[in-house]
Amino acid sequence: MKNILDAPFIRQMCATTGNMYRLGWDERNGGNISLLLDECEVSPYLDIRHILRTIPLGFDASGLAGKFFLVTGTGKYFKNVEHDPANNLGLLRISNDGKKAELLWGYSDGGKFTSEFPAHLMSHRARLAVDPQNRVIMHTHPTYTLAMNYVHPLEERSFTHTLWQMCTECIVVFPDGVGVLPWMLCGTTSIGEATAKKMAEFRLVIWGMHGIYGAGRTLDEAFGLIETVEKAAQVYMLTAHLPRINTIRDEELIALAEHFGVTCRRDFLGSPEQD
Ligand code: 2HA
Ligand code: ZN
Repeated sequence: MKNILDAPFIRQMCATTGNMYRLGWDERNGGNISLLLDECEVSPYLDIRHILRTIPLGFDASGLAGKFFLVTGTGKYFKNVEHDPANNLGLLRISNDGKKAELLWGYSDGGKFTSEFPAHLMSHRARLAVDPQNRVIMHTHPTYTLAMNYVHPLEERSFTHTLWQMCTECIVVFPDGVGVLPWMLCGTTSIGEATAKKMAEFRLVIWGMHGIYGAGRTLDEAFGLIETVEKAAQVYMLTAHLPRINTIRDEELIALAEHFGVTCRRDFLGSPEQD
């Protein structure tokens, strides 16, 4: 068996959580990530027949039975993942009945998966239905995105349009826009269901006055989506109190989408604040 600490999925998870912590997005135990893995990626590092512990999921994850996930632990700090991955991460398989997690590695102090795991699994299910290559669900609390939640209407059409106007690259990076949920109680199956519903349509979902969810085929893709939203939100927050004398106009947004060959949400253009 190879040493799992050398596995690319562990190294990438350590690097990503460390970067997110240092960007100030993941204070204390804020944020959580789940990464879907193939059996052939896991089996060089672990005897996949050897289950360390079985942990009840608390909801029905059938449809994902037999799938492997690397998941950040509940109560764990992103700050600490890179220094102690075996304690702060867990590698698990969803049981055949979809009701339990079979722990194969990690959570070494007796811990378990993030409290947001229902939202993650439901979001994985929703994204896999539209993109079979989706592997990552990422939740975090980026500072400027959160600040913008308090001063901008929490409405997906105008929120997306404002973000698109803040940096030229935005409409190219997330032409599908940003879904928005109102403030909801976190850690529940109802916020999980609401997130998954949005994930059928968007790779990015704002949790009002809490944070953001991103989905992608790789950790870099999910991170890059959130990073781009956060940059745009930062520009917005640095300028929102000043008179705006220039903007990227809708016809320029359309030209960008056409030039880069992306299909944008045309129904998100033409916001009243542009005129
Ligand atoms: O894992 O961010 O939403 C801590 C959180 C809960
Ligand atoms: Zn959170």
